[in-house]
Amino acid sequence: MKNSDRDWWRQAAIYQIYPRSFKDSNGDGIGDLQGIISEIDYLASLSLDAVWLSPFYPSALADGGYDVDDYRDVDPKIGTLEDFDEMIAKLSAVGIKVFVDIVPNHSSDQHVWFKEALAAPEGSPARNRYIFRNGRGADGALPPSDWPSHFAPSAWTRTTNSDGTPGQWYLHLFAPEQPDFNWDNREVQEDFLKTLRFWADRGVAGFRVDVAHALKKDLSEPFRSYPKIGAFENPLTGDDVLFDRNDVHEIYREWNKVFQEYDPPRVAVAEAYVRVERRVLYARPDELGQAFNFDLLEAPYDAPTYKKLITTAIEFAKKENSSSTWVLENHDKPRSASRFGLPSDIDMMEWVTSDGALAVQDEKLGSARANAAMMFLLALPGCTYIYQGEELGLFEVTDIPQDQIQDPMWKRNLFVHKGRDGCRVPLPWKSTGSSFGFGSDGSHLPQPSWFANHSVDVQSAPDGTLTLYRKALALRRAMQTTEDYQWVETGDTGVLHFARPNGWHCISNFDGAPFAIPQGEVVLASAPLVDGKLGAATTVWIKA
Ligand code: TEU
Ligand code: CA
Repeated sequence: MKNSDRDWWRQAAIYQIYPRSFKDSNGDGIGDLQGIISEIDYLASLSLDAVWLSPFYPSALADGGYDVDDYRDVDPKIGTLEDFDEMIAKLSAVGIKVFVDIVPNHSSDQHVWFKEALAAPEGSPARNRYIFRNGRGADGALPPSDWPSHFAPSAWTRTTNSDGTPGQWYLHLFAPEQPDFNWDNREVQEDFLKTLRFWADRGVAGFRVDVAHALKKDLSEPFRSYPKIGAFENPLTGDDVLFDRNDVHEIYREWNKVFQEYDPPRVAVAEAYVRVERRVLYARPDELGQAFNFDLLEAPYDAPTYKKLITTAIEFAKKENSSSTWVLENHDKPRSASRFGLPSDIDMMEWVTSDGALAVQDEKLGSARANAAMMFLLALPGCTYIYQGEELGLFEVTDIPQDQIQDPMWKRNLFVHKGRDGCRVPLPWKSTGSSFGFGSDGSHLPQPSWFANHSVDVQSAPDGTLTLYRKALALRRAMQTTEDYQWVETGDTGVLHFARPNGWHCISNFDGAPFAIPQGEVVLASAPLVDGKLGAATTVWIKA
């Protein structure tokens, strides 16, 4: 499929840039748009179809930029709208499209609307853009409901009136600095349509939609009890209190009409932490088109599990006329090379919080499995997302000193979990020098000394992970002529094999005995073969 096709995204390779940690052009320790522009050759060397930029909008960074002050501007710490236009033009010249991140569930508390709401009286139109309610109990001292936030204990924070007396409470499913919008309000709905058009007019190809399943809540009173957040445990009825409600889809059907105003039509990908049956509803052709498949983010490295999750994901996506997506890493989860190098019963959040002391990671095994899993997913039909640094084989950084942690999870969950900074550490570009070539003067999160071995220059060696990614990404396009794939029996429960069009085969030995591979040209292997056989934690691509 060619990039110009309207279906270009169905089997694309999309690279996630976390802008503050990609590359710093002016030595302030913060990655920026000019930094991205300076590495266009690097991005082009990965044979990508698109990059997705995590938020780069003006933000006080209470949640790494997922607290947006202004949806239609660039944070001055990161660049300007002119830089953005330059970036799009230069990426487009090398055939790379751009996705931006839309954060519709909540703004930041620095957004002009929220400031207006705080200054406005109870029941005012300004307050009605958010979710303000009176508290329960004597003097309204108790939160309006028992709803929890992802980060803070309660999803409600009480405001203070201008005369200093305690006021109403507002809802925030995330940090208190991230007040939730009222999506029943037409003004809110229209403002997001304006934001979509603003970026689409500037040439963005698509949108990643943050917590797409959370926008609509059951706000009928008395509020229903909802004491615990457990995304995958959501009932599948579409009538949950806070998540994955049926009426949320009305929003995306309206967005889709905006996407269709453009040529090629814009597309989007839903971040919806829900089970596959419900996830694919967000990906319907008259909604967002795609939804992140997070099933493998937490799955054990195990052949039967992979086979089952992959088969189901493809089947369900097909049912809704979408294609599946594949994700091994993102900015919210510990790096896969660490995860795969630890016993599968380790709670990764606990492990990070223990500074890695809870269990010692087997680096060799973790890296081998991460590379094998990546090659396995890249060969499947569907769209693969790669998170910056994944191609360098980065491990999770577990030793960030507590006083330098930026993730609101740490402060807001009362120092229970250190959170997600360990996969957000600025990239190492060189094995030496200040901040390993990230910038000229330090990095906003501390880089460990072992980053030297995972720098772009070191990993560009013939046996480097980066070299493997480059080769795999360049080759995979030849397999993606159709979306057909076919499982082939291997006779070993630890080994998976599927066939793709034009004689391509992908075989992965998860933890089986050395496996005799079928006849054909070995085009690429994630690790050297052992006596001509496929060893454990190795994937091979064969052209019959
Ligand atoms: O994440 C949504 C979300 O549900 C996360 O809190 C997730 O459960 C957690 O990170 C798992 O470790 C999105 C963004 O990806 C995340 O970075 C933001 O913090 C969050 O929304 C709020 O905008
Ligand atoms: Ca900078």
